[in-house]
Amino acid sequence: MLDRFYLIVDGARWLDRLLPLGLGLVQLRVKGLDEAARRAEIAASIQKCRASGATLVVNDFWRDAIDLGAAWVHLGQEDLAGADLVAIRRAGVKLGISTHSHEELDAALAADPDYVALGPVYPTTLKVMPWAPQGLDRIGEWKRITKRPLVAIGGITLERAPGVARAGADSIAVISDVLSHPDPEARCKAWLDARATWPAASD
Ligand code: TZP
Ligand code: MG
Repeated sequence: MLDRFYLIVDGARWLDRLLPLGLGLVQLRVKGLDEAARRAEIAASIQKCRASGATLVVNDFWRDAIDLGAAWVHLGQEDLAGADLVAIRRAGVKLGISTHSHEELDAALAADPDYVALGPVYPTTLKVMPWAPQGLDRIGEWKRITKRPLVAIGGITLERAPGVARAGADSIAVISDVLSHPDPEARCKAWLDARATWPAASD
């Protein structure tokens, strides 16, 4: 089962600050680094999460994830199209896949992922996206169709989290609400404390 709070960070430096608070599930989403810098970030993140007992998910770079011994990768649809799923599976690496539409959900399920992510649930400022916000009803629909752990992402704040959990999300993935907060440690701690209070799906 996935941790109910899934923090996405853009560099290993965040892990020194936030892992000690008790994070259980983290994605490393690095963009624009050269290969050596990227692999150093991934290797450092694997080591830090392992030492802390947290699960690390590597975004996009599935070859690096295999080479460096990551337990999980996360792929968007473009990455999925070019990925060697057999190699990922052979390496024992678990797989999460992003979806933003029914078509993408079909493509994701064909790869038999270990979780499906649905987004953006709410408008997000982080990434320009051609999809309208999915809304909470989509979460329940996705949960019924996917029959596997479901991650909700996109514009989710601590205040919105209980509704997202009630709608059927097993885990809530967040970037801005924590990393752009004036006090990321305090905000992260608030998320971790709040997890236990969220309702189960359709309570
Ligand atoms: N995929 C769908 S929404 C999103 C990604 C990577 C961005 C989520 O960031 P935020 O700041 O939590 O809206
Ligand atoms: Mg991607």
